[in-house]
Amino acid sequence: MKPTLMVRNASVFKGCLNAGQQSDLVSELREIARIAPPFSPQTPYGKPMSVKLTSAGDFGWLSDAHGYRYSETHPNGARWPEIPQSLLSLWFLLTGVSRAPNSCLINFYGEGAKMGMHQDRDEKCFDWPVLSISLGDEALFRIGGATRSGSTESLWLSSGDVVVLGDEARLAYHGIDRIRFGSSGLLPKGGRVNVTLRVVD
Ligand code: MD3
Ligand code: FE
Repeated sequence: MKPTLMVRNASVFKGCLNAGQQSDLVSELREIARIAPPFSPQTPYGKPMSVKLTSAGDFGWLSDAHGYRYSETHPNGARWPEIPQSLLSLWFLLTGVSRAPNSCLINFYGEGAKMGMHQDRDEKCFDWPVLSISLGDEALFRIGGATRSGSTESLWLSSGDVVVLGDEARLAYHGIDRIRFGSSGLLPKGGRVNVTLRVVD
């Protein structure tokens, strides 16, 4: 599959998942959230993130007294649920890499939620790409370069869009400035869900 467009070396696949695939994926994510309830991690400043998150796979991302890290268990002590097969297939189709992801992070954005500019650097090796799927309300995504100070570009992501961040884009600063709450009918209560697949170690 060919990307619709490239932004700062990120490959953007607009409308990659159709409506049926999106609602099937939402059902699978609901099941994951039932087993591994979403939580709001504390930032190092002691303020909770506005986004709620949970994970599937061998490793999930969290923050606690040890800082930001990947953990084999949910804060409640249980192992994370398995990554759905449909997501593994999408990963191999779009990334072309040989290794399966071992972490699936699911971010939940309610009204007013956002994610500040950051780099993803908690993984052991940056040679593997990150794949991101947007579901639900539209989000204003911002991506820059490998330093915090450089210029940035913004792009609205819609439900069903997929972004692959590899090579030059892998260490790019990025964030979500805002969502258009209620812009999509996919989730009955509104909001946005972002799924990222990663090889974390
Ligand atoms: C660029 N999530 O979970 S997805 C994250 O929409 C995260 O929830 C945002 O940033 C979200 O860490 C943005 C797009 C994305 C994901 C990973 C990246 C962009 C990236 C990794 C490296 C560079
Ligand atoms: Fe990120």
